[in-house]
Amino acid sequence: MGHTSLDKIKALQKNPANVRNLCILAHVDHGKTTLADSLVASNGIISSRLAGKLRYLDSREDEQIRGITMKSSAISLHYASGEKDYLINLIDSPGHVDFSSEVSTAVRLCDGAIVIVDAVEGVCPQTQAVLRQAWLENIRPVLVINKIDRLIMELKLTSQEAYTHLQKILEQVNAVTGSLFTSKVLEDRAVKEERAEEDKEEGDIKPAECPGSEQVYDWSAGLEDSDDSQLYFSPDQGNVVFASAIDGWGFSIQQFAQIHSQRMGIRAEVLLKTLWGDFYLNAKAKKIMKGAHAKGKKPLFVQLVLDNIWSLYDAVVTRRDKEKIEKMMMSLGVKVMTRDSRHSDPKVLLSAICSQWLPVSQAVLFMVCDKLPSPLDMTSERIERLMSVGARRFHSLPLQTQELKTAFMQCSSDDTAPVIVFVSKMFMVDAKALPQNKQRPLTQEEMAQRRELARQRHTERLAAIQQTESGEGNAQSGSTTPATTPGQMQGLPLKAKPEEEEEKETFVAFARVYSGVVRRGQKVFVMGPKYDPAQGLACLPPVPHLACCTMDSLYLLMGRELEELEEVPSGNVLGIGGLEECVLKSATLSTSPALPPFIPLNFEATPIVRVAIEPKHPSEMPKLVRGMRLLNQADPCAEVLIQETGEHVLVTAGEVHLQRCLDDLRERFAKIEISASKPIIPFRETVIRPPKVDMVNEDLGKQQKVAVIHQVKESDTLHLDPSGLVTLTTPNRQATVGVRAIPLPEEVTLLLEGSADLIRTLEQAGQAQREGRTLDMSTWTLDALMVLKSRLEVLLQGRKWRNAVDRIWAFGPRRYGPNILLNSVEGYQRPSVWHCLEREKGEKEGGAKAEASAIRDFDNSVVSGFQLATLSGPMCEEPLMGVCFSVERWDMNFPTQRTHLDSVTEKDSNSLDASVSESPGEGAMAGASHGRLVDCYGPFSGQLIAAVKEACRHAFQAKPQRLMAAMYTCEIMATAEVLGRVYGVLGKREGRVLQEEMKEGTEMFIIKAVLPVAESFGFADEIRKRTSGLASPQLVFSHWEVISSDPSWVPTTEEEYLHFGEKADSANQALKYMNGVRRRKGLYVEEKIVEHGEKQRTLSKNK
Ligand SMILES: Nc1nc2c(ncn2[C@@H]2O[C@H](COP(=O)(O)OP(=O)(O)OP(=O)(O)O)[C@@H](O)[C@H]2O)c(=O)[nH]1
Ligand SMILES: [Mg+2]
Repeated sequence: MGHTSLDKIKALQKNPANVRNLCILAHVDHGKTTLADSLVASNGIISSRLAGKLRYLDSREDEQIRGITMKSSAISLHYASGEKDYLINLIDSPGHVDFSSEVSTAVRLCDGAIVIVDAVEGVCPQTQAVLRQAWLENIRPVLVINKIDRLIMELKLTSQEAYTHLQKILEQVNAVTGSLFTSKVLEDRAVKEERAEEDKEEGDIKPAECPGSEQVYDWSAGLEDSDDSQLYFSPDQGNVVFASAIDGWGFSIQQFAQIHSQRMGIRAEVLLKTLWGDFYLNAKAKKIMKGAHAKGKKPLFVQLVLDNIWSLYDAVVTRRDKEKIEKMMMSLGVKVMTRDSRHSDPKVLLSAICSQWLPVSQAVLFMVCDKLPSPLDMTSERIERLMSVGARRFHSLPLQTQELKTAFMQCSSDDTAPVIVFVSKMFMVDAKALPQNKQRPLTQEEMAQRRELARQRHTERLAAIQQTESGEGNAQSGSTTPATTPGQMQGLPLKAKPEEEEEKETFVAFARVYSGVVRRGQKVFVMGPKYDPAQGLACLPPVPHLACCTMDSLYLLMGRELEELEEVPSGNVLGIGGLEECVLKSATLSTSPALPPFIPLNFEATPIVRVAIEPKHPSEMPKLVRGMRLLNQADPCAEVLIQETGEHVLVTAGEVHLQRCLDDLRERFAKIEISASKPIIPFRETVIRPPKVDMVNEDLGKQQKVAVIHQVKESDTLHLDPSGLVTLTTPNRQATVGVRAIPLPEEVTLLLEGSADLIRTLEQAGQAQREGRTLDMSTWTLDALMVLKSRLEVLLQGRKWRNAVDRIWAFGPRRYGPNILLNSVEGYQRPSVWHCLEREKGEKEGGAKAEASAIRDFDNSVVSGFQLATLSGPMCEEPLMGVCFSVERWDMNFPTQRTHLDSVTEKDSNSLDASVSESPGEGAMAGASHGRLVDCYGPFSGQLIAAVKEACRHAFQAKPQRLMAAMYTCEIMATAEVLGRVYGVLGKREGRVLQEEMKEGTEMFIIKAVLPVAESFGFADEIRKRTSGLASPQLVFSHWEVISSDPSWVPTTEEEYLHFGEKADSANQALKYMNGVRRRKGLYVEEKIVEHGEKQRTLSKNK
């Protein structure tokens, strides 16, 4: 097929019914880019001989070198199916976990996805992850089972075995979909019930206002009666293609049904139903019968499909049987060029035959056009989901906003339709690669025009020279300004321009139009993530979180190339230039201020690997800063920050991602030499219950307690009681706080960690309530919060935790972390953090409210102290985790009150609640309360914050402290021969194997293990090296784990001395980690630098 012209694509863009926006998703190395190559070749963009080898969409150099995709890139393809012409906007995505954020950016812009599964490896962790992502974004997937040639050539399976194997893979994939579906049905039912309740409240006005609403309510109630048959992958549904992308073939059973129906005279529909499944051909009766397995017959799929392919491979690759090949080619009606048939590599001939017989691009593109939805088929469910940002519900949005849903549904390209565009990422292009600046072959007219221009210029120049020559005398006597000749003037800008352009790289936005027509130079609003359409519709400009920008240029994304466009109609993927000033990473653009920003992309990867970066030459700092800013904009997942220490820190998802970011910084963004520190490994600090045994498993008895308590030095303001309660008085002696640290049960920590977003919403609601606003939370959020509360109640059982959940004062650090501040002050009443939930239930808090307003300011100081204490712990200034600080005493006495209440004895300190209950209403106390007001913003509040922080730190130190390490999980696939080496590497790096099983039907073992992040650097490389590339793990952050050894431990008993020696530093991993962090942060490290000095000297002498 020839190259599709730009005009053709422009025409195709205008018909959204025949546009398909789709992405290719899979686990790493399952063949996405290779398949994309075949599809690209079908459009004549690359030669079909190179398809599969070129990996055209891997345009970066490092992608080609490493052989993995690192970014998602799009290309528009034309496909003609019968009389219909389709436009396929294809996005290839990376499969490596480190780049899973790129997958999110791709999935958002699509309506469908091709999910690829390697026929040998089957469903892998990333396959599950991408299926989940597709599910979350509500896009429909189709399946390609790739690398079937490996079953023939590598595993040497017979066709019958291969069939069983393929069935298993299909089951695996469907099992993942099934579990996603089940959870969704349950969720839907909850939502439906919520809707039903709302409807009851609001009467029946809604259906008229909200078009398309029937569809929303048309949800099935339960698992039993919801139809999920459409959902699963099944060859007879036409949503599965079997392929070998590298050899260029692929088929769906429709194709074979057609081929054989002609040959055997069986109706195609019958074949379609029976080709996949337990059916066989009864040759005598010429009938298709059920029960192939039971009767030991060859299933139809094996007989009619796989056997053909197997014998082709056998003839061409294994036996190289010329005659047989000739015969087969005849019967298939295939002709190949002689240079292919004579080629020394039989694979060349094979792919030449296959790509004519069963071209993979045809099979895949047909399936895509047939099964995947067009932009017109956006479900209202998906639209509502996109527009319901945060905890808001769709029906609480302003009416004008709700009306925009129609625009989405219609996907109209009328001039009256509002423009809606979503930018999912920004990527950088060389200015040279932009179509405006590219040299292209000139048309005949253009050449004539240029010739004419050149001629004109020449005559002008001649005239000018004559003029200057004649006017030389004037110039000398006249103006002193250096008169440049026109000739020079023309020369100057010409010279200056290319240099400028070379320097410049521009950002192009990766975007999709959901409604309206986007035109070049059009002005649109940019909705910030916090933009609220209600505000936008009500306020006069400037509206918060709303900006305006111009789309300077529009591009058609063609893989490595960009083509310039004048306008892009609704339903298409495009590139937009000129947004770098107003869009950071992603954005929602619209001509209507009623549009809310789309929900944020959901990223699966947590950025965890941090490095500090500095330029080789300090003078280049500004360049580095600029480069890092650009990198931050260009990468969806990387984070760039400046730490308190002044270091510039880059946070990435993993080692490979880090490497790519550093390369980018060096070569594109900063263009300077940089040096990166060793990865900064995050730790957490926590306390545990006193251990019962010592390091050699001997019973400890009481001695540990004594050792711990000595760590806190008492002074006149600080008092520690043996039970661990720390009492601290502020320097001005006006306040005393008593704090105790208690380890939280592990499950509670986990729950808090997992509910961070929810807690943040709770905190925001609390904040809003304190400011007298209300935050409209969806019933779903409220329910989730109630569930969180009740789960905490269940987990926090026992005498120590009585009523603890209601007494929670705050979470920290940053107000949503996994630590709790508990109010155990006797007689001090404050609204609980769950207060905003109670409002919904209609409970009255009259008295408490008045009180709360009076003491709020000091209350805040305590919370701030707690936040500071949890943000950095005493061991190595890392955040705390899983610690509960119970405030058991809080006394205040104010100087103002003391003067007023002289009669009260000095010792008898006023508790705060006493002063609060006195202050309102009493005229005489006005002065006092005024004094307090001044105080609470003055130095006293600072002292209180510091006191609370110190008290928390000391309370923390009074308990046995431990470090917590971040852990990765990894799944390693390895053959039996290299298994031992994999274990060796894991053992050396303190990894722990969780599970080991053999993959069915293969010789591969799958090992699941956890590995501390601190030990993970170079792990993947080491595994690869030690196993000669046979095993390659992918590391995903999973959880935090307490390191069991005590960093401050020193041997105390005889046995321990014997076991660990005097220094005991060889065994103490925790101490090593802690000292490492302390050294990095420039904190004091208690270490002997030279030990046994004499011995060292003799040693060096002897050498
Ligand atoms: N045997 C065989 N190898 C294949 C097939 N398809 C792809 N490969 C090989 O698998 C490797 C990975 O292919 P890619 O297309 O780069 O895989 P990918 O899914 O794009 O990988 P990432 O983008 O890094 O996730 C390459 O070495 C291909 O040659 C196939 O059908 N059969
Ligand atoms: Mg790839």
